[in-house]
Amino acid sequence: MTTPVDLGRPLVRLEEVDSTNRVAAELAAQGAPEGTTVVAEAQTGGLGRLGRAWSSPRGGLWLTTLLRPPAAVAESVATLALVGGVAVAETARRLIAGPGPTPEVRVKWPNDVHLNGRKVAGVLGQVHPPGVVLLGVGLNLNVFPDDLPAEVRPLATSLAQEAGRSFDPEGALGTLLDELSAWYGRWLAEGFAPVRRRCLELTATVGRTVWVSGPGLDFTGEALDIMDDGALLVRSGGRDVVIRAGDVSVRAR
Ligand code: BT5
Repeated sequence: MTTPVDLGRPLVRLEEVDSTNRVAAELAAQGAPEGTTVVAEAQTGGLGRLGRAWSSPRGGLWLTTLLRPPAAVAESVATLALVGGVAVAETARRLIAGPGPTPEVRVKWPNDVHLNGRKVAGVLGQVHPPGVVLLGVGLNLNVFPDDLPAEVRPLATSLAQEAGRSFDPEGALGTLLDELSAWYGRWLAEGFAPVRRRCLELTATVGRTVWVSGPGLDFTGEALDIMDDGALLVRSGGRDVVIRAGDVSVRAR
């Protein structure tokens, strides 16, 4: 038997903050235990990857949970971001389940969750300070297009927008913490394999033609697989390329 993981204890609730990842980093530096979670109603400086901004108006679920994985933190961060992606996708599936057409929830490598083809959530995994992974999750819960900057609107959606109803934020927070705890618990007990399997079932990327961009990267290829370390394997021009950092856009066939 493995010890159940209980992320969200202690839970630090803030009304408005620049970034929950920043606050969680401070708490980590002060020795906060694994599972400490910072949740804010709004962020004024929400962080995305690679210096990008994450728009965080009221109505969303913005949180960072502090993990102290047993070993090799730097190597774990990519697989832990996918733990976050799968947990958020399962949360979205549970919340939105109901009568009517089944909404399509997909994990888009490396850190997005898409709902009916648009970004509903993003995950930010940061190693900071040493030995700690800060797993930041932004889920557009009761967020509407007018709440988001014009350039983000066409690519984004929210659970409320797709479901045509609003969601109880406390219930959603509970579901998200349950799913994060369950998937992190699995990762601790069994490694990345079960997370990878679920990721491949829910993937928006593998098996598709993708455009890869990022530092030193700019090409199109076929996404073949997610590797054991969380990297994406892409075949391009007869060569297999392992993508560890970068962005991937799915191209129409
Ligand atoms: C991410 O970055 O998707 C990671 C986002 C993580 C946000 C959470 S919120 C709680 C915690 N505290 C933080 O400060 N951050 C974490 P990336 O893949 O770089 O995507 C950023 C891009 O997504 C932006 O450049 C926009 O195009 C788009 N975007 C920004 N805000 C969005 C939103 N609310 N919904 C959908 N797309 C958004």
